[in-house]
Amino acid sequence: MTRSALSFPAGFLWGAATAAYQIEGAAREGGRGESIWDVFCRVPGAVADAQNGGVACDHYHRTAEDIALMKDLNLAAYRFSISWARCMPDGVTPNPEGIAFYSRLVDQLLDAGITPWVTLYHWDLPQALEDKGGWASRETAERFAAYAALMHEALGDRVRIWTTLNEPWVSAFLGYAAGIHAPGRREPAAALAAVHHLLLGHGLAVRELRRRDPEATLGITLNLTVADPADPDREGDVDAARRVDGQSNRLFLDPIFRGEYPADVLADVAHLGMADVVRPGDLDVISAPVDVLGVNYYHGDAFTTDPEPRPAQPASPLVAADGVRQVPRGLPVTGMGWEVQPEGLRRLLNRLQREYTGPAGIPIYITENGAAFEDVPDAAGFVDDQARLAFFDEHLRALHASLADGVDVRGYFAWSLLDNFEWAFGYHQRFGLVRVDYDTQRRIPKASGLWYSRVAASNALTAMDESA
Ligand code: IFM
Repeated sequence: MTRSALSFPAGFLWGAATAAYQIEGAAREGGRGESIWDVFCRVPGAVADAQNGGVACDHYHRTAEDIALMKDLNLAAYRFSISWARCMPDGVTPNPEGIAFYSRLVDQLLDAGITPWVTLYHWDLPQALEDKGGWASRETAERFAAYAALMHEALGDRVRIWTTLNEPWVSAFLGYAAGIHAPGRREPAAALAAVHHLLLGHGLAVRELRRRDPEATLGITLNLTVADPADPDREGDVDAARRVDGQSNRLFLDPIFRGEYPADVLADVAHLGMADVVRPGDLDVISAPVDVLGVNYYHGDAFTTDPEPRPAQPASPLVAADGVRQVPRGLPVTGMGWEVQPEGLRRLLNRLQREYTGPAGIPIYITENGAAFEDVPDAAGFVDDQARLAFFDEHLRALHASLADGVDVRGYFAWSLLDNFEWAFGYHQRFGLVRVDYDTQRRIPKASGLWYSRVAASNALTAMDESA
């Protein structure tokens, strides 16, 4: 079978993404404070092989080399996150040396003709704020807005695109309920309070940034999914899919785009007291208009409440408590065990446009999409990662189909520029377009990276002969 050549609309933005804790290293340099990930990585058994982001890709010392790499890959934009603890070591007090690092990074990107796309929060809360309750505490949302203002003060003359949060679902549910991400808490009620305070922090930051800079492009990045019933004729499975969709998608989309939490989700979790942390006026703050929606898509899943043993695994913590399990569908999986489901991206994008971004009149950017596979470098360190390349190609074709359906998608960021610290998996899962030899810090573009550079340069996918 041959896949046809496809062109993308003029101006479609091609980029790659990273996050501070995953690549920077220099954890103890430049006055940086500890984040919850520094502390979590020290908990025995929390992270594979007791690894941590202390050195990571040493990007802190290699920004010039990494920006040259971005240029070689023809990236028009680079999405990176700022370490709050580098810029405000205790979450409150500014650290000029840390701020200067990002100021230089932005200058270097602009000199290279690459648009900086800043994410303010990619999971690395200053530990000092966690010690005061973390995202379960309302104060953290207020601190976040002050941090956003500080960063705008420093970078706002050059950075035009600001993302408040990356994947608040992960911060709240994996960090505060499942306990498998920092800060490692297993407190369902705190997780729901964290959902609200993360969203409140987003809204307060948007208000602050908008006031300072009415022309800036502001948004949030959500990790969204496509939840299907394992058996569409089984009532329990349909309800299982509703619950997952509710907690993963609508619990975040509805307050931002409609100014309300979904009633069915609130009813499902009523015993956990989420309503108690929501104060009058909060939802007005949270639903302040944004200019773009960032979507991170990796996979969808099928769900059941059927208790019969079959290959199934517990779904995310709060729905698992209601007996919801995820059922493998026999699709190919990535190194993370995630099903490869490109058609899910088209369904997701079309739904977002229909129900949320279309009515709001705002565009979507894919701010992350990619895959970890076991890479086997040759003697020269080159990785011929055809599976990853095919993953990107298939998802970009699904995105293109959405464009043809009329969905307003303006850009795509591959996850990730570099192999990096993959959270609880340490360095075992590699997502990079570029291989990083962690012993030498040598960077070598993979086959997928070279392919992506051609896609970005030509603004098109070439024909692919799958039988070749
Ligand atoms: O590495 C992460 C990233 O930090 C957030 N989105 C998912 C990626 C792959 O797990």
